[in-house]
Amino acid sequence: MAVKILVAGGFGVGKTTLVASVSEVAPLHTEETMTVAGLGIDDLEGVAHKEATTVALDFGRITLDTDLVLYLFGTPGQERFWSMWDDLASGALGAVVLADTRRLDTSFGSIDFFERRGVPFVVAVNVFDGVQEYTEAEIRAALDLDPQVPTVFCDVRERASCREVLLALVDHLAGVPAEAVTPVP
Ligand SMILES: Nc1nc2c(ncn2[C@@H]2O[C@H](COP(=O)(O)OP(=O)(O)O)[C@@H](O)[C@H]2O)c(=O)[nH]1
Ligand SMILES: [Mg+2]
Repeated sequence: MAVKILVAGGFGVGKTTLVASVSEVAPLHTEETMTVAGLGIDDLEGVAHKEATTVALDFGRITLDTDLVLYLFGTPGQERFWSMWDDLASGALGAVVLADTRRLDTSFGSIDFFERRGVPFVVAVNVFDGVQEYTEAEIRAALDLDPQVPTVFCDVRERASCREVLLALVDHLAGVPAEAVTPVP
C-alpha cells in the first residue's frame, strides 16, 4: 500500500532535512536562494545558518514495511505559499507537523490547517542541538493540542529518529476511526 503523507511546520523547522534523511530515492526539492523580496517576510529569528528557503516542495519515499510505502511531501513553510496547500493535501492520509520550541508559533498554522480538514497528524518536536528546553506537557499546552494527537521528540538529521516519527504517525493512523477523517477532495 502506498500512502501519501505531508510534512509540515514553520519556516526552518527541518522539513527538507527530514525528507532527505529518510528518503530512499534522491529527494527532490526545489530550493530558491532567498531573495531580497523574501527578507523581512521570512522570519529568520532563531534560524542561524539558513541560506536557502524551499519554495516548491520536498518529495521523498520510504518503505516502512514490505507492504507499506510512504510518499512524503514537504509543504512550503511560508504563509505566502498557502494557496498550494489544498492541492498538496489532496489524497493525504496523515501529516507530520514539525515544531521548533524556539519558535512554536510558526507551527500553529499547520496544526490549524490539518485540524480544520480532519487530517490526522502527529507533532514531532525537532530538538535542535540536543537542547530540550521544555517538557512534553509544556509543549502540548503551548500548542493547545487535542489529547489524541501524539507528540514525539526527534532529530531530523538522524534517519532512525525520522523513522520513529513516521512509525508514530502510522500507529496513530491505525487508531483513528474512519468517520473522524474528512477526505480532502
Ligand atoms: N543543529 C541542527 N540543525 C538543524 C536541525 N534540523 C535542521 N537543521 C538545520 O536547520 C536549517 C533548516 O532546516 P530545513 O530542513 O531546511 O528547514 P525547512 O525550512 O523546514 O525545510 C538547515 O540549515 C538544517 O541543516 C537539527 O536538528 N539540528
Ligand atoms: Mg525546506
